[in-house]
Amino acid sequence: MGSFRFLTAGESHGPGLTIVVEGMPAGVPISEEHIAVDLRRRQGGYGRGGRMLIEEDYAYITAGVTRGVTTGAPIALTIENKDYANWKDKVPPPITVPRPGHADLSGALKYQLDDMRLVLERSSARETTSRVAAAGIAKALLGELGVHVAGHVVAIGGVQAPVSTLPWAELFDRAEESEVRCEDTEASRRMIERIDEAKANRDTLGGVVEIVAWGLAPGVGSFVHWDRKLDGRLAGAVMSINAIKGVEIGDGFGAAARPGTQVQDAIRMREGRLIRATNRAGGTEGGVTNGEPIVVRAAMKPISTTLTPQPSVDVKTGLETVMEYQRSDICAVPAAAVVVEAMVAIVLADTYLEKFAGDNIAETRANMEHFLSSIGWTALV
Ligand code: EPS
Repeated sequence: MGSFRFLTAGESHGPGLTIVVEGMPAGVPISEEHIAVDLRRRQGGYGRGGRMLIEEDYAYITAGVTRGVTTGAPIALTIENKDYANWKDKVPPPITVPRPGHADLSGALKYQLDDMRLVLERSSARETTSRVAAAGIAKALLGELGVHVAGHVVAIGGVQAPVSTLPWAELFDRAEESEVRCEDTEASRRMIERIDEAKANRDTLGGVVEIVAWGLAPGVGSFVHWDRKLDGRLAGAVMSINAIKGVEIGDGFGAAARPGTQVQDAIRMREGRLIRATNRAGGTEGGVTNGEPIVVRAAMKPISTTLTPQPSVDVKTGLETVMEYQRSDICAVPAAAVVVEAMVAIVLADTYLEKFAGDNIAETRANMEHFLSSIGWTALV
């Protein structure tokens, strides 16, 4: 990692979030309104809690973009926490009973903090807002190079959407119309029902999201060393998202149960073009893109905070008790699809810049086109 870098700072109930993105070539059009579309997508979804009714996430660009175009300088973004107004004059009581499943206990032990609120403030999934904003920049770069990245929900609380045969672009358009970001109408209805049940039972739900990137060049990533492999970088980036507990690429865990003759993608020649009969590998072989769409799925555990109290210990008294409820969501899987999509876009922007570099986007594009024509690649869509 290093060609496209970003850092985030900010507390969930502090004044705001700050993002610095570095490594973008000059000449890429960037618009705050465009970034705002994904920020809005992240805020939505059936099952979200009260916080999203307060916020209207919007990233202001304060550096690195002049007259709507990148200059090559680091790009800075800031997002206001509207909820800050409700917190700034309050001194909330310290949290001394950790919520199981969150960073509360391990974070407080690590930093030797008496008040677990200080852990919660930074470990909150509010931080994923910053990642989606950074990904808005990554997506602008990928768009210039013909790459599309999109995400949808394939399961919530055990309700599984049937495998779709729609072309990717159509599938993702349909998913955006669903309150749970799921393309299948019947599955969406059952997922919503399941979320209502979880709410009534004072519980929470997880699920599975699927992200697809298409329009890819082959040869991006590396097979020569472990930390340069694209599949490893994707899995690490996706796993770093709050509540993500499993990642698979292509057939993933399913492939483990089948014999070797049934997990490969036959290489064929059609009208002078190399094609693959299937895409079981999910777009990477040996840690390198093969030109097929990248397909990444991520499993999100249910949000750890439940309205049903869970056993814990007051670390101040050493007595067993139950955790304190902190405002939360019943289900954030539709939002997670947007966040996983963001991390996939960021990793792809990084690996694309590593392969095609260039200080100006014209140079980056020319590098890519030169490479594709020198290998006789015509499958780029
Ligand atoms: C979130 C903001 C948070 C939570 C949620 C995600 O806001 P607040 O704590 O003020 O309600 O709604 O975070 C979690 C549930 C979590 O466990 O981290 C957001 O902006 O997405």
